[in-house]
Amino acid sequence: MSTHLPEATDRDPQETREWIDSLESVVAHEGPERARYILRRVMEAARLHRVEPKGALVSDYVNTIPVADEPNFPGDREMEKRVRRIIRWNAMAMVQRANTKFPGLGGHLSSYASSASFYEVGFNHFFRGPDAEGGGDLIFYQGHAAPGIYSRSFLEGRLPIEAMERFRREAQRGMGLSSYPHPRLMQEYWQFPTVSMGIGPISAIYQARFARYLQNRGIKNTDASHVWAFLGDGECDEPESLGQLSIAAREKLDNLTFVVNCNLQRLDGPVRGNGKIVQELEGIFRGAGWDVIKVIWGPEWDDILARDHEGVLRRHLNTVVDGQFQRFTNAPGAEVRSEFFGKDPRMLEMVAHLSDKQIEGLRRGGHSYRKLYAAFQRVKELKGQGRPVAILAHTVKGWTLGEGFEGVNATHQKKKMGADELKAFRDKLNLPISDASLKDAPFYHPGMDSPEVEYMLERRRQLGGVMPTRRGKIQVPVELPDDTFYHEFHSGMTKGEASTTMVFSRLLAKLIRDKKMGKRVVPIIPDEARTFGMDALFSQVGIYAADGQLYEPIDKGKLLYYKESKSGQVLEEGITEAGAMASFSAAATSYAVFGEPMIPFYIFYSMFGFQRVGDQIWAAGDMLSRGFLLGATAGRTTLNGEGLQHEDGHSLLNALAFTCIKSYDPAFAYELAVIIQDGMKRMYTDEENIFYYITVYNEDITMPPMPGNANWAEKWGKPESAELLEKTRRGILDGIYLYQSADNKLSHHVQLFGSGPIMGRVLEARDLLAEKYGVSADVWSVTSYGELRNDALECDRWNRLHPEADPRTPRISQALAGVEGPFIAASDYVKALPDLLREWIPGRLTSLGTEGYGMSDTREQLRRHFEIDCETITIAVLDALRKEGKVAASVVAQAIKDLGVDADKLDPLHV
Ligand SMILES: Cc1ncc(C[n+]2csc(CCOP(=O)(O)OP(=O)(O)O)c2C)c(N)n1
Ligand SMILES: [Mg+2]
Repeated sequence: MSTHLPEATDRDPQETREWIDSLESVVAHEGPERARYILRRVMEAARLHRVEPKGALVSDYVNTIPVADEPNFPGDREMEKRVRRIIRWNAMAMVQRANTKFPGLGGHLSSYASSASFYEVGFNHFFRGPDAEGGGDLIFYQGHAAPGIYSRSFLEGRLPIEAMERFRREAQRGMGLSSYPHPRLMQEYWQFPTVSMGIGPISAIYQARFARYLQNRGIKNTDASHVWAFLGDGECDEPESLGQLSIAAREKLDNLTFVVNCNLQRLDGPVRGNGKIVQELEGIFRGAGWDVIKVIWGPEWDDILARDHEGVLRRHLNTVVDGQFQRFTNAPGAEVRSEFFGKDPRMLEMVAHLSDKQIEGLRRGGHSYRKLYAAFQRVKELKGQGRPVAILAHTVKGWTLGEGFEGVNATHQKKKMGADELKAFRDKLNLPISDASLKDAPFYHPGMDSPEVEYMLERRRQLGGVMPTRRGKIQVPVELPDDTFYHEFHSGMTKGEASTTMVFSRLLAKLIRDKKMGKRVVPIIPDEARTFGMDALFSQVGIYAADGQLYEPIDKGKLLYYKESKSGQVLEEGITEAGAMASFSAAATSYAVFGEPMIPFYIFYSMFGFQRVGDQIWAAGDMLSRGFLLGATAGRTTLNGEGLQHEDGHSLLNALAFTCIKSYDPAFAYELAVIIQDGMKRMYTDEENIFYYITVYNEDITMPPMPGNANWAEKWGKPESAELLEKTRRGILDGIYLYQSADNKLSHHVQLFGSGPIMGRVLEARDLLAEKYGVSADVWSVTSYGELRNDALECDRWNRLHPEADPRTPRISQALAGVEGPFIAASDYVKALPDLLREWIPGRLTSLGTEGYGMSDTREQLRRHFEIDCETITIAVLDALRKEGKVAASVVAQAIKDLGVDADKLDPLHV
């Protein structure tokens, strides 16, 4: 995409010159606007004749802002340089000291070294703090630049020296500094986790969009707060980094700026050794509709470039590849003169007045405070134009750290400086650190009353307070609906059928209609509303669209039409689980980021959750998200026709690894309602830092009433029981409760566990066992193996560490106290889930489930295949009784035959 045109290919230089002269004359006499106008008209003509230039999106490899347009720098240049130098030193010292004392702790020196000036320009002049009018800016710091951010807080007096000494040593809570930005570990400090490459950028886009959503829906005026995302050029290789750029342009997010640290290196070596990452990124950003400001060269180049009347130098800059530029970072001036400028005598002439030393000192733009200030200021001026902006700043990785670091391929991994390097660094920064103490790389603080610290604090006062700052307490109480709101879901159905997905959809619609909290609900759907039967929401509350609806929808006039609206509530994300997940995180952290608690319900194909965007879900946990994830069309066999890639039977197992997630697999409407009601209370009233994963299915069943309530009493001819109702509620939340006990015990008695739609098959098996095999059963609904396990682990641990205290009893043990096995558990998820409880089950446990790849067929066939249908559950029960010596092997064998199960059928594990 280079704009380079070799001079040698010019067939008629004279003619070319005339064209250029005309243009230059227009610029000189009629101004740039007129020149732009003419060029646009010429381009129109060029397009008409199909001769438009290729790669027109990319400008020359020079600064976007001409020298003449650079604003005056308003700060105290010298003072800011001193501040910057102290921060640079301490950022190095914290990594150096940590690794000297505790080899292997790690950390990074070179990334902050290359980006220090970005942050300092921002902190001293642009980043609006949390107390700024209209709310503070939201900043995504490049993860491994964290030492620089800590060092600034140290100077500001926010972090004591003891904390600086505990970089990457956090196990002793309260003091340590996390390796990277982790809100979960430093809850009053970091706001956004960024170090998993790509997650910062995509989150920033959706964060900026969510700010607009809050604004357009009249929830909060977020106009003043700006989102800044700092990322690496290597990080741009991640699909998440660039994959959603177009949405930022489409939504006109001029409240968003990416600052890409283009040090031309990633971890192992050059980002684009044979190409030009800045140019590549410029084309991508511009193509996606962003404004791009390139900050390529420092002020030392201004004069040289001014001498480039014929464009020879520019053309050369456009062609030299990054690998070569990287080499020049370390090369002596004489070599740069001969190998770089020496390519053309006219270029040599341009630098003839410079000494070799001066040539060596030609800085990259990203290290020039003046150039960066101009770029940031331009961002401010561009606000209101409706376009996000990317600043692409050319830097050197390891800048100022000395020859062993600057631009070398191994720089990313270097955690320590040698004695000579420390000395050189100290000298370069001109800091009063004695030779004797140098070897310890001591922290340096000039004192809270030093001019440097007073200056920087004053700057922050002017800009609205110190950063990073996270305020995680809910400031606006959320008024949640009371019990009566949920009664209809507890009552069951006397006729007709519904799926848990339909029940969820009804509950969600009802929550949205709630006068008090309804506006805080954020339904998020990635192009699957119709699949989940939720399309009614479109016309009911509208799809959020910053532009409103600029067309007449094809289904206008129908009851359920596709309504887009500026105040629409539904985030209809299109086919991007990654984007939808980023929206979820933004909504789920709104209580802390914007001080407005929002309640996201993100519903997706359960298969495309944990395994597709698991890392983003992990980051959502880090961010202390609060909200609901709904894995829809769940179940390996319940979603039957879609086959191998859609049928999920393991997301609940994945969910277990995320300890801040409460995962549930409800079978009935009332279970779902109880879980959501309690979840909202825990997250939005009790302020627990948890969020939920709930599977919902598309199998229709007649929803039963909740044990203990009036309809249940009527159905079963039993007394209504508030006590049983409460016991059931508690059990649902704990993870298990007795759904139906056997009226009469037969010759053998067993315990059956059922979850999700497989509960229906368990109930069928219970009836068959009683009818044909003289086996009675109690049936338990297991809503969460994960919750039960975590509780049991917690009790066991406590008991181990408090051997003399009264032992705590896990909830699973409380529920099953005095209950005799065998126990047979079946669900539409993997056997590994019930297996997790084996240790606490007071008898033999047989786990049935869906290990193996799914396939398409009828539900009946799939359930036979995975051995979780009525007949195969029945066989498993008989086999458990055989193992207990209660029935003969021949009984099981006969049952296999009678029930028509092929004993030699394929093992689903091996599909
Ligand atoms: C998803 C992910 N993969 C790999 C890494 C490991 N990693 C950390 S930093 C880094 C290189 C970063 O290069 P760049 O983005 O150019 O940042 P720089 O340090 O050069 O500014 C890598 C590969 C990571 N943090 N996240
Ligand atoms: Mg890099």
